[in-house]
Amino acid sequence: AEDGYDLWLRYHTLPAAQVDAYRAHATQLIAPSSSPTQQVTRQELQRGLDGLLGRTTPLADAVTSDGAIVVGTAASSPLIARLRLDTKNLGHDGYLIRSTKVDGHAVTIVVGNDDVGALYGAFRVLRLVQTMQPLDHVDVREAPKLQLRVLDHWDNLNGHVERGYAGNSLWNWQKLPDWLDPRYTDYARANASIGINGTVLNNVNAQAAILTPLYLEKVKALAGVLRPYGIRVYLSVKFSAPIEIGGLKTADPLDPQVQRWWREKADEIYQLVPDFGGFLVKANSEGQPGPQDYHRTHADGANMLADALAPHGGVVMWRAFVYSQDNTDDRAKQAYTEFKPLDGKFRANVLLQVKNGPIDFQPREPFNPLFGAMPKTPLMMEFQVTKEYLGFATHLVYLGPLFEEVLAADTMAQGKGSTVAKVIDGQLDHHALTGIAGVANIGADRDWSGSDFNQANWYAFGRLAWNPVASSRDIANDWARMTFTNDEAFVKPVVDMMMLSREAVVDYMTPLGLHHLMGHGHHYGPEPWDASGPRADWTPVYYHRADHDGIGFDRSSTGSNAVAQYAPAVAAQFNDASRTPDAFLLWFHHLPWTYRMPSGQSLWDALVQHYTRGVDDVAQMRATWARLDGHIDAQRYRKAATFLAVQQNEAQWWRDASIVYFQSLNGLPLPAGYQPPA
Ligand code: GCW
Repeated sequence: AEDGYDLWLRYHTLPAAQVDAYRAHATQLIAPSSSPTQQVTRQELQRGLDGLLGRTTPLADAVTSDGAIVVGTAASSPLIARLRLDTKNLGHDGYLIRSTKVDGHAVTIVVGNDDVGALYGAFRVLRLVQTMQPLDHVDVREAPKLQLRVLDHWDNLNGHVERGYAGNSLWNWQKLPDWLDPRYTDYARANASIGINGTVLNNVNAQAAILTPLYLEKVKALAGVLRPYGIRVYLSVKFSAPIEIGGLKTADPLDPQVQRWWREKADEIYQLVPDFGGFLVKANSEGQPGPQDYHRTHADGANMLADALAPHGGVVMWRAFVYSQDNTDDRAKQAYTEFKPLDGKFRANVLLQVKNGPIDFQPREPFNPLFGAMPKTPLMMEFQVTKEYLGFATHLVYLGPLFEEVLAADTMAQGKGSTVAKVIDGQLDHHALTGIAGVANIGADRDWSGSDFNQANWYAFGRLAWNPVASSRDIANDWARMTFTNDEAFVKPVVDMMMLSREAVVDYMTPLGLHHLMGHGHHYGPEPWDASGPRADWTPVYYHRADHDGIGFDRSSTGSNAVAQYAPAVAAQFNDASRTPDAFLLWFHHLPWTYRMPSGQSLWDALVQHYTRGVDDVAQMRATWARLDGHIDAQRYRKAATFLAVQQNEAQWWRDASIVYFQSLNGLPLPAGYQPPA
């Protein structure tokens, strides 16, 4: 059934008109199988080629015909060793794919420095076939730009996924370690196909229990399934674990007993999982325990864990998402305020994991001012792949452009061209340890992600983790071809629709730099009027600050001065409303409703127009999809069609609720020609 389970690894036979050309490039498969990674590489190629070409590709030990595919490393394949290829700059995980001659025959070689590189190369060959790229003169050389490419699962041990909209957790803790659901293997295949090499199994709002022997046996079992695919396991740890499960009286990071407890815990974990990746930590944030409970710094806490992991080669990913004080000032400033002074104070195996923006995974935020501001600390990007603030499972929002926009943002930290991508890939400040994390949108739903289009966000995250300067449009193009069809009449409009979808959600939810106007707690649907949260900084009115005269959060030098956290050139720009891009206007400025926009419109008219454009864009997306009925299977077609109808209704709900509310404050007439809410 076309229920989306296959993701982008959908190896359906190519159209009859093209299949012969590809069969000629896969007459034999020569691939070693002496290690587990080599075995899964060979299996994947067999499975993929068999499906795509509609016939079995014979395995061979030597090249005896034109069109052989030869896979491996210099160590695993004597054939490849003989070619004496220059693979130095492939590093770990990189690969090259090339059309060449072996023993007088035309072949395609797929070569890595290590087994995982060859596995990634094998997936790339399959992608070439899936997207119907020519195999005549292939010359691909790829190495990942980031070292740690990690999914963060916010999965609780009881199966609930925090901010998950795709069913329960994939991990069946009750049946582990004995029962290894085959789905774990498919999860590993999907991730390896896009180069993801790490997974944090449990929620950052962690339970100490994950570190008990009972659970560590289960973790070991999962690590065993993922290992052949080059994926390491990490765990979120609770800072108070030494008290909760260790029987200690304190979790003070400077207490020798506490330090010893973590060292022994790390030793115990590495006994079970020798390639364990390390710890992810949310501390002193939203009520979680942390070093500040003992008047210690974040660095004290991170370094204590780093010292426990260092002998085994593990890392600490310490999160910068903190705002535990009561924010009468400006929540957007807190992470920078707390962490910037700690630059240079962390151990070498600590990465600081920073959300893309200074608030919280909004449809649009300016880049987090920590990027570029902590040159002595490796900063790891944290994106959210699950759509907590973007309509949950049903709204079609392709996040590639959001990720791309943030990665391309110029911090100006060392002059022009100091992009966020160059901060996190280590270029700017010469860090060898680099990484990126995406909060997963994966659950036990048959389609994994709550909708077929949400799979594109998982896919795009992986591709951008591999290459943070890749084009989100190219990625969408590959994804649509692999997931649905190569039919141009389908691919082009679908990619256009995906590319439009992110701006659409910004427009119908929070245009012109507005943010966090979603309903309290659940974060679904508009509640800009809500002023009732338990904390000021959890209520929409805190963020939009609208009244009779104007709207927006003044973060300029006349307000919270959050702009001063950016490099001087960026700060100067954001500090001046006339130089602030429209997209961030109300993020940085409180302006009268009558403010003249560069377009000549009043702010109020422009705001209404953006809301309306958002709804219109969704209507257009829906119309596009309606024209594509018949190009793909009915099951997936209908699901997306239904979800787009939901999205159109809810875009309208967002627009109408927001406009009516703001109008109740400003009393202004609706712009001429505007269709009032029904
Ligand atoms: O955005 C908020 C979410 C919380 C989440 C927190 C975080 C895991 O609403 O559900 O907790 O961010 O990132 O720690």
